[in-house]
Amino acid sequence: MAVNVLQHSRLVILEGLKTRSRHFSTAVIAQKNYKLVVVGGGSGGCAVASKFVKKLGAGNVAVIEPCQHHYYQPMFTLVGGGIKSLSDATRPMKSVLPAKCDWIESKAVKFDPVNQKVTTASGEEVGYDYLVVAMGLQLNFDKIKGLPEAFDLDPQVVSNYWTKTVVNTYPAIQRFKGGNAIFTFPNTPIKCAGAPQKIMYLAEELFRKNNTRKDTNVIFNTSLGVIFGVKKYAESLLKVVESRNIQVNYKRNLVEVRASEREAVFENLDNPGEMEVFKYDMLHVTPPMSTPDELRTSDIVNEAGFVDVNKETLQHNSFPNIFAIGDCNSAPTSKTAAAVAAQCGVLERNLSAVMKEGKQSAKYDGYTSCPLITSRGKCILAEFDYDAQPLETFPINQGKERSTMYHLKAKVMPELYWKMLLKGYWNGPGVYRKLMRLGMGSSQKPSA
Ligand code: FAD
Ligand code: UQ1
Repeated sequence: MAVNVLQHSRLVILEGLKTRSRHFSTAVIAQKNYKLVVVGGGSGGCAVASKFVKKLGAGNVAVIEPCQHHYYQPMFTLVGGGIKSLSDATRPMKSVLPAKCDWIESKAVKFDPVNQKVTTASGEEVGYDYLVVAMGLQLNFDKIKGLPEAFDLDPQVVSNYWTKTVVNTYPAIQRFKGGNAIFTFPNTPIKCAGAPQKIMYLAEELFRKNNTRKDTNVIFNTSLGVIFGVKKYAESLLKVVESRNIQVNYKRNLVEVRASEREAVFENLDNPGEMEVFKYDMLHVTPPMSTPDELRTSDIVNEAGFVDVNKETLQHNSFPNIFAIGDCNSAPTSKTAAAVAAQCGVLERNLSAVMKEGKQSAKYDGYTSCPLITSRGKCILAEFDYDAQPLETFPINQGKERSTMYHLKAKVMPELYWKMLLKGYWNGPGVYRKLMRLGMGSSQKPSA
């Protein structure tokens, strides 16, 4: 029987060696072992694999990732707004994963932290000395009654969050002839908490351009009690919604879509059980999210289903050889690629220290950023920390809508992402922030 032995992996025959003949009577399970296994080849997984393959060398790092494509998700807002195409945001996975890593093209389905191995959907056992979990978030559209069907039945029901539906957003905006345009925010942690309203601002601008605005109610139904979690930016956004006559309804959680009647049903979270029915003529849904099922049901997560890490070191609280980065970890910050960048530098230093049996010295301060696009050409660049305090890079008031920040978001960030972050060279703007603020007597808190 031919067993495919990868050049750099050690092959362990765990069972089935009952005979010296070339025919085994029971199955042979091959286990590959690596110094470092990274689960997930998204923003965090690519960045971490790039950093560590440089240190550990070819054959010592594997990435488990089932998808053939990598998406630059921050561009989805611009795709939905008709400014970019989905192909601008897409690269073949093979082109972004570091060439010297072994790519295991399968899903991780089982975690065994005690025996230091991960099982894949194709039945492979992958052993590790160190594990980095970077599996992102799963979109739970099916948690909203009628929504999966509504995507098929009604072209005016869209979502920027999914590759299959983001391409429908701009056509729906252009088809819209007036009535209620409703934008939702779910009752779970989500990635990029600003994205549900960014697309609303781009749509509202297009409704004005298309002369449908006067016949339109633009409605933001959010599960939250505030428009944004940081006071400074919330104040700016409240001025934006007021000046553009956008209705904001707080504590409203989408629970059902009735596509045939064009009705969206929201639960009033202030009065659980009380439902409100809104007629819609366009509905942009941000779905409830969770960590992927295979991770959520494992032994390495906390009660909420996120990988249970120390919020400063990013090391697992029970298994010291496990770290987690990005949307799937328990660090209580707003989940963004910008957060991934800042976490990446901290994880690199701390995991390297653990590998050398040294002391971990880097601390993550919760840095995250949300470029809040308010129109084609204007953006409020929110940057903040664990305490929801602004942690701004530039020595100007970032609470204002600015064209420079739009340019940064639309032109500079994609380059920074593909050429720097994914290749392991971008640890967030912390260093630049300190340089820019040298001697400026900033009142902002210093950070790691
Ligand atoms: P991801 O990049 O999502 O990667 C997770 C990877 O894990 C995926 O490749 C997936 O296939 C893989 N995976 C899943 N399950 C398994 C499994 N069982 N086994 C193996 N692999 C698995 N961030 C910003 O900083 N700025 C923005 O302006 C911004 N805007 C956004 C707008 C939208 C509409 C969206 C959707 C996101 C936006 N983000 C933004 C958020 C940003 O994209 C994410 O926070 C970031 O990609 C998180 O990186 P990650 O590595 O944690 O997860
Ligand atoms: C960032 O570092 C980053 O990751 C590459 C993003 O994701 C695309 C961002 O949106 C932002 C705003 C940052 C922060 C970078 C600067 C220069 C402020």
